[in-house]
Amino acid sequence: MRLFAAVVPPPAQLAELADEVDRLAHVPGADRLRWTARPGWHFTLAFMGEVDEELLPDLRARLGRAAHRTAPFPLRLHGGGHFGRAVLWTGAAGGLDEVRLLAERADAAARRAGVPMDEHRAYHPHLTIARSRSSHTDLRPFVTALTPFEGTRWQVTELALVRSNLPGGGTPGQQPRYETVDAWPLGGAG
Ligand code: 2AM
Repeated sequence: MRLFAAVVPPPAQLAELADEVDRLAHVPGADRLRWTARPGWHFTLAFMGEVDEELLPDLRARLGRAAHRTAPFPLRLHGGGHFGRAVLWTGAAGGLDEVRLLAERADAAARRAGVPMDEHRAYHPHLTIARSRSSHTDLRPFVTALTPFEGTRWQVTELALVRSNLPGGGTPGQQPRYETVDAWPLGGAG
């Protein structure tokens, strides 16, 4: 199954983001973007891709230990950015060092469990809110509109393992469905 480790913001913070994204619909060109499905909003920590079933018990144990070793930390949704002309995202502020550490630990847990992981790229916490349908869309006006956005801070207390179910049927524009298959409390979180 296709898996990734993630931090999922709580419902109140996701509702704030939903209000913000509603406002972006008024930015010219918004209809040319494919907005991500709100129930699936997350910060990816480590993307694993297809994982053999037989690796799952060790992977779960190692992710649980990675969570246990990491203390809870504060985070808030913050501003926005883009990757080229393809991806529009909102970022994070607050415990950035801590979220990077948790991402490194999730990545190491997956590698040690035998999951072939991509080469390390600089980890950039982001929550994808839209993807461009064409290479002609300038995402900068959306980033500018997102700049003042500051979400309410929350305490990250959980590391989630999320399954990505890719859409079948080949209908254009269909989105993956995300399903949290397991979650572990961060150390001291209870
Ligand atoms: P993205 O939002 O920037 O596309 C599920 O696909 C999650 O894993 C998404 O948040 C996606 O990031 C992230 N991801 C990271 N690397 C990926 C890869 N090589 N292929 C697909 N998704 C990846």
